[in-house]
Amino acid sequence: MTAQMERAYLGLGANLGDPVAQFERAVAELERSGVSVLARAALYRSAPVGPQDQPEYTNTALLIETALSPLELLELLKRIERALGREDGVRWGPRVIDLDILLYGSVELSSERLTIPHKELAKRRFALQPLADLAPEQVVPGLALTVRALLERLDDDPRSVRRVEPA
Ligand code: A4P
Ligand code: MG
Repeated sequence: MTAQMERAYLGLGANLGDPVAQFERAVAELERSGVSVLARAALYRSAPVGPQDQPEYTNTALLIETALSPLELLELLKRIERALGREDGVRWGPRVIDLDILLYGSVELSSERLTIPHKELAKRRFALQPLADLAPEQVVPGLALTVRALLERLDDDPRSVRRVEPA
């Protein structure tokens, strides 16, 4: 019997240490755990949203395929965050890695531990821009708008999230 595979989009963020190296490690840990990484967005840099007294963030996104349920996937992401040295800190504070589930198939769910699509997705250029590299025409469940349309609806400066080349 083959397990039901689902496609999901993950948002990656980091503003401590070496963000690009940490993204590489996160991808390796996902693959090692049986999650297939099918595509990767470009890297983007932006000022922190939230507390301003922290370094700039680097963000990217991944398209993955997995047999894990949403909650199992969340548990795996938390394990990888810890393995990469993330410590519990202030909400929206600096971190060596942040792994968020942006979308999971066409699932919509909201519980204390997990909300899909990610609660802040529609407001955040740093999450929508990399996601648009992978899936601009993807309709976001619950919002009935595509990723591209959500991006176009934002009223901040499009240049606030800059595409960067890997070093
Ligand atoms: N949780 C609920 N839904 C989800 C989901 N879809 N994916 C819960 C992942 N986790 C989800 O998250 C807190 C809890 O949210 C998790 O334990 C999980 O049960 P966390 O990552 O442990 O804590 P946090 O990151 O401090 O809080 P929060 O609200 O998730 O912050 P964000 O949204 O992750 O924001 N500015 C820029 N430019 N770029 C960034 O990447 N990131 C943040 C962090 C702030 N400012 C930023 C960036
Ligand atoms: Mg998070």
